[in-house]
Amino acid sequence: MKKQIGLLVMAYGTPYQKSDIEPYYTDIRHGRKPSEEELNDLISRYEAIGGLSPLAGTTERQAEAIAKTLNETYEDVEFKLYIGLKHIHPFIEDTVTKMHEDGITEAVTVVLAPHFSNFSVASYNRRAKEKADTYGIQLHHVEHYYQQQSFIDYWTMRVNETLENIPQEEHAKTVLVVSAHSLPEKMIKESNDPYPFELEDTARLIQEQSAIEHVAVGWQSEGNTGTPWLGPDVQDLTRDLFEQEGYQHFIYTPVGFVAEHLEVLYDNDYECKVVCDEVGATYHRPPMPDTHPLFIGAIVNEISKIFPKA
Ligand code: FEC
Repeated sequence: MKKQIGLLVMAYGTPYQKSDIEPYYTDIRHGRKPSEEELNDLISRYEAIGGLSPLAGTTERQAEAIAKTLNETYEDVEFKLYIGLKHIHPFIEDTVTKMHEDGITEAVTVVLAPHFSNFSVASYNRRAKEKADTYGIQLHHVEHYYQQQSFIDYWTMRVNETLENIPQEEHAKTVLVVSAHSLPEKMIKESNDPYPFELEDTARLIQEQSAIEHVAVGWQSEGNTGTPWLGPDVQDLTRDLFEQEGYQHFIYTPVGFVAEHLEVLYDNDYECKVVCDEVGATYHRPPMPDTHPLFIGAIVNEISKIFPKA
């Protein structure tokens, strides 16, 4: 009989239908309802990417691929999959309750975000642990996986593929913009959070392994709180790099995300492309990891550090 371990895959969540947008946005804002203007602005961004985000389906496919690969890898353990979301149902806490009802007493958690921050990955883990403690479920957390070789291999492959479509003589005028979701600067700096280092490190690893010559690190999708967020913002960075270095090709790799969703389809594919079009440069954005085996393998390898294979 195989030992059963819960596999709690956690992700941001997205509205399933238009009427979910307001409660979803309210949850992101810690219970403060958005003004009509703020709500309409968000609705119009969803409309610009086709009405809703494809994220819900991708999260499910990614979670199923992780569970399938784990269960093919281990002979003595059966990982039972659960999905818990941050801002919409199934909420993390409700999923932990479901695990308890199913008799799970030990589980591993993984967040569909590759870099650790006290304000992102750790906040998912805290919510899961707080609930799990009430049931006596033992949790093991994957904290990050950006440094897994197969994660870097995934992005290296995508960067090299993109370069193959750019004439060789233009490679010297090509820059890779490596980015993640911004966070309020004060929060990150005061707590010595590893998040900015982990993004820099990802950029370094991709540069060392791929054929790209020029690399810049940027931040994207910052909120509107009236306080400074981590920068440079990818749009400003694009303009500055164009003015200072005259780059003709911009390759965007939003490595802090793992799927195509609002922040990539709008903030990169629309907003960054507008700047590229304005300055007369070419916009490139290779596909996101989705269920690519190199990406799924990175998470599975990280989990096998917690549960060594027999
Ligand atoms: O496709 C979709 O429908 C959802 C895409 C989505 C992802 C995502 C990931 C992250 N966020 C992070 C932090 C913040 C902070 C605020 C914030 C606000 C929003 C809003 C939307 C939204 N986020 Fe998000 N985020 C996604 C979507 N996010 C929509 C609200 C409107 C807006 O500002 O654009 C600001 C909260 C506040 O106002 O107090 C902070 C971080 C990530 C990456 C890690 C993760 O996935 O958890 C960090 C995907």
